[in-house]
Amino acid sequence: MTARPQAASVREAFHERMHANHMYGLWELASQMTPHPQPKMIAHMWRWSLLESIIKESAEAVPVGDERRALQLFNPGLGGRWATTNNLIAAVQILLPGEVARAHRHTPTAIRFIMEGVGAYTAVDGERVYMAPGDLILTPSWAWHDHGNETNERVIWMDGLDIPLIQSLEAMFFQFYKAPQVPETRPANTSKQLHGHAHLSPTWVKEKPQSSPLLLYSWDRTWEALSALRDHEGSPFDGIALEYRHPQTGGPLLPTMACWVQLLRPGECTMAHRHTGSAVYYVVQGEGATVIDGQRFIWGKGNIIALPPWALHEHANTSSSEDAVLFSIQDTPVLEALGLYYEEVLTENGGHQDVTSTFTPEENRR
Ligand code: GTQ
Ligand code: FE2
Repeated sequence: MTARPQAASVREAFHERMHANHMYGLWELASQMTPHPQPKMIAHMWRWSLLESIIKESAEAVPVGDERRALQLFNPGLGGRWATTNNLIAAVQILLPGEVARAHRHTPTAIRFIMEGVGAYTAVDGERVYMAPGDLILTPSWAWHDHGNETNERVIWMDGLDIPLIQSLEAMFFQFYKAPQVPETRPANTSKQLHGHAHLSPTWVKEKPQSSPLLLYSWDRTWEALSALRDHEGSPFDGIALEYRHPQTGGPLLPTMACWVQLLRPGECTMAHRHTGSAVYYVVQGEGATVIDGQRFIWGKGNIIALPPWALHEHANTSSSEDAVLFSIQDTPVLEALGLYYEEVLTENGGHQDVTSTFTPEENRR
């Protein structure tokens, strides 16, 4: 026997009482069980001309105080959350000659990809890691770190961190060190001397940290690898795409973040696919376009692009003579660890999306 339907007013009163007591019926929430991911974050791009002018102005407007002078890129779809994607934050940081960013540590994991300037350093647990453009430097979770620039030119880099993920896990811890800098306890670039020899690792090092013990992935090695592989077919979706590896485990660099570098050869156009996991791309060099869910993002050196989970995307190098190189951070290790990594290839339309719009930034807004 089925219950006789109640009068609408009775049903409404019932719902009010339920909500007032912190309960909701599943029948009210069905729209949240989406058939596939429907991220709130949107695809977005920050142009280098805009990033550079704002980061340069920050160097005049704001001193390096307790906090780092880092411009955090907020995704316009995330309602003012401190997040570039649902799990990742990207930032642009500048350090002027003579400046030091105070030593601290936190549970979010960080990477730096150097954009400009040679010879500044990030000190990680008492080891100075010296920077040059194209280098990737790691700051594992809970490692003490400070940044210093003893050169006479400014240095600019991109930060990538898993702050939104750590926030949603409510696992944020942060501390300042008691002094502006952690004393040097190891010679500069020790991690590279020990662990920077590709297929050869030191047998006497027994420790196998979750995060890569190699803190510096130098650009010359990265470029050497890309160049050596340039005549291979590569990935149909990503070109000559290489993942930076943990030298001891062969796994991703960091428990929550993978780092990739990809070469798109002159004129190369990749096919479209989508996957769970979000990414932030930084254009290391070259000119091209990425189509994300039908929207074309035309990019050049220095641009930063946020890719939402499950968004169709394909890349093109639009130059007929110059290489294009993209560096990216991705949260795939999290999805993979939880058995939630899914990937799908676009089969219709010859594997390419119809372009329905072109992204135009709201530049020079005041
Ligand atoms: O340089 O240590 O962009 O702690 C955000 C948090 C940079 C840093 C950021 C940080 C840092
Ligand atoms: Fe930090």
